[in-house]
Amino acid sequence: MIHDTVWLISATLMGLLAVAFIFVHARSHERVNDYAPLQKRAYRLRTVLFWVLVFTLGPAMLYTLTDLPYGSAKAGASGGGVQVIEAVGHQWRWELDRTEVKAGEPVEFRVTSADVNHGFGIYDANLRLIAQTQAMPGYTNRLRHTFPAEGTYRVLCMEYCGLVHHNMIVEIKVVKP
Ligand SMILES: [Cu+2]
Repeated sequence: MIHDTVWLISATLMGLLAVAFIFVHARSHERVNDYAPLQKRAYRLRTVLFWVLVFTLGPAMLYTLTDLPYGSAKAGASGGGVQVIEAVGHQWRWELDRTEVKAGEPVEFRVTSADVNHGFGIYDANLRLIAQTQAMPGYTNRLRHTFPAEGTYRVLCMEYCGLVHHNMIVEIKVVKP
C-alpha cells in the first residue's frame, strides 16, 4: 500500500519535472534582450518558494521527529513487553528458541549464525517478504517486527549457503494476543 503511494508521488514529481524540462526547451529559442523584468520575476518566485518550503517542510520535519527514537516508540505503544526470539542459522537449518508469538505486540529477533553467513527472511502465508536481516557468525543482529495479524509465517534463508540451503525453512505461529 505504502509502496503504491510512494510510487504515485514519485511518478507525479517525475512527470512535473519532465514538463518543466519540455517547457524550458520550448522557450529556449526565444530571444530576450532586456533581462531586468525577468530577473525581478524570478527573484519574486524564489522568495515565494522559499517561504512555501519553510512553512510546509518545517512542520513536516518537526512532526516526523516526534517518532524518534523508533525502537522505544514501538515498544511503548503496545504496553506489553517485547517478545524475544533467539535465532541461530546452521548449515542447513534454523534453530529458534520459540516459534509462537502474539500478534500486535513487538517481536525482537536476535539473529546470529553458528557457521557461515545466512539470510534471515520472514515471509507471510503468500510468501511475501515482510522483514529480513542477516545471520552472521560472531555477531547478533536485532530485528524488530510487529506481526499485525495472526497466521503462519515462515523463515527462509535468503543467502546461498551451500548444498541444502533450500531446506532452511522454519515456521512461526502468530496467535491472537
Ligand atoms: Cu542459506
